[in-house]
Amino acid sequence: MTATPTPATTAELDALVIGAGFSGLYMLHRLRDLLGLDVRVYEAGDGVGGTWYWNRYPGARCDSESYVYCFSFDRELLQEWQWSGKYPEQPEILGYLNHVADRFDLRRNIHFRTRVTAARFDEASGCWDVETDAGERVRARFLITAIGCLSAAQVPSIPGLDRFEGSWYHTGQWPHEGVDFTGKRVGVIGTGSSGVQSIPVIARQAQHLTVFQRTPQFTIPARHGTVDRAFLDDVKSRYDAIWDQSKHSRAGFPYEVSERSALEVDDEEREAIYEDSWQRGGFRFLYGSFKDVGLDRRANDTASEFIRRKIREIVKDPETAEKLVPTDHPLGSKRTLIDTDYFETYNRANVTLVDIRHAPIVEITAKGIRTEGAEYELDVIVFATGFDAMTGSFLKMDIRGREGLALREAWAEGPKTYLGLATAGFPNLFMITGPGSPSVLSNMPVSIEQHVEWIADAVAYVRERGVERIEADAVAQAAWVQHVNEIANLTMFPLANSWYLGANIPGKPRVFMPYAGGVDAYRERCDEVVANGYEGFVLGASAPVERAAAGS
Ligand code: N01
Repeated sequence: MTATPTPATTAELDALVIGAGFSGLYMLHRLRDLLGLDVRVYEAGDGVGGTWYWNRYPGARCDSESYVYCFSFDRELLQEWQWSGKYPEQPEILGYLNHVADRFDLRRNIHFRTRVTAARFDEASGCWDVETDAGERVRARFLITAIGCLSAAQVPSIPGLDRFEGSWYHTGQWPHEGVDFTGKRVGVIGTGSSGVQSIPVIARQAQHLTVFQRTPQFTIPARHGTVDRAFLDDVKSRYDAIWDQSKHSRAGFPYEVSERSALEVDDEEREAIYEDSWQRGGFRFLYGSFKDVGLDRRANDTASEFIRRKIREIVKDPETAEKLVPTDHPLGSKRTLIDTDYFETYNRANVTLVDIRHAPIVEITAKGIRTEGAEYELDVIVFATGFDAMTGSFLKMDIRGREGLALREAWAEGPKTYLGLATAGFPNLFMITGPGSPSVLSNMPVSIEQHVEWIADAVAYVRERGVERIEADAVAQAAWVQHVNEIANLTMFPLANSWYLGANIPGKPRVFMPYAGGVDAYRERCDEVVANGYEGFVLGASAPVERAAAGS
């Protein structure tokens, strides 16, 4: 049964890729230049870069160190690119991705300013019919989503925004010309990664900054600075080993992971180790201090308590410090943050912290924001309120698989995937960093490269054998979804309301979406699947689609 009529097409491709960030650029290169396929990329922006094209807010930078926040697939590219910051800033990452696009001549296959609106699997041909907002219609054997995990910006529905007489912005859709905060009264809503990065920078420019905080955060100093040249030269001389270590690590970083338990040392030694990690900065605080901070609640309590003490030391006003101390979730259960001068910013005379957990925002007025406690007059509101993560960008598109099955229906109770790479009922559809893969819990370029290479190999495998369809098997998928949940339940992640669980979006099913078992274990499983002849995938015709019970 085919539910939806197939639209007339204007082109037939081997593969259609959605998105031109890290994932889409490498996917295009791999399929076009290594497999010789006819590939097209659709990209909503007018340039490459994905996340780094849209997120141009003040202070935007990555918290993976620059020397591993890049592609590893080309040795010359690794040697020729010069990072300047220890942590790469948004303009530098965007510059890098533009360089990649030029170097591999990728732009000629990318259609910019074009958003995919719908994709339907055509049973008869075994191809995808794809429609865009520019009125283009194409047919492709393979459809590959490279849409990122954090692309669907979320502006909360607070009454009155339309009456606000000032200007407002979302960090994930920042104007390309920038925003001048000089002399302005600015309000920032949200204290996740984007808020914690932008707040210190905005505070330095604005006349006054009011931060509206719902949940206080654990954040670790980045110790950002310019990258040391001798260090970079050394890195370049041993890149193969660095990538090997990263690809077989838990989180995609070349860091030594501590073998010690936080519970097997005395208080003095533990404090000294945390202090050393705090001074060195970055994610090493989590991985390099003790092995069980992310796994054992008692070990975690020692690290959480260390950071609470630091907040009270740094923030001079005790009342403000108490508001900033996180007490309702353990360290690492929400996305761990890396900052530059975040807590110090609250010592500035032009910064006010408003606790909207206890006095929530009631409305936006013509003049500013009114909470249950007071009204704050503002010229600019910055929403650092995050994204409909991991599934939002999929479900904005009308994707329909076999028998007209809508992805929105298949994922009504939360995303269901096999390895985060494919989903049952949707043949020849692959996802890069889809839900159920390590993605956001890892250094993204490492996970992206692994997915792109795995997908390109799968495409080559079926083409060589003349097989027209490859689809995740529903039973293998159910087992993977169960495994993803079991692993998450061994960690701190279920102990907080976070976007990992969809908790930031009203009405979104509460399901832990990324795979927390580690990049290393995940890669092994993906390789095993291939070694066993694409175990868990159906090659060729598939069984009838399983649908959710009516009414669910
Ligand atoms: O978004 P978030 P983000 N009323 O969802 C608050 C990646 N990233 O854009 O915690 C009031 O983390 C919300 O409060 P609460 C990174 O993976 C990476 O900052 O839900 N407040 C929270 O404080 C990151 O995790 C980098 O109680 C509301 C904030 O807004 C992910 O992107 C840089 C609200 C949202 O925090 C998302 O980060 C930037 C409401 N209705 C982003 N709704 C780097 O690499 C939400 N909030 C450094």
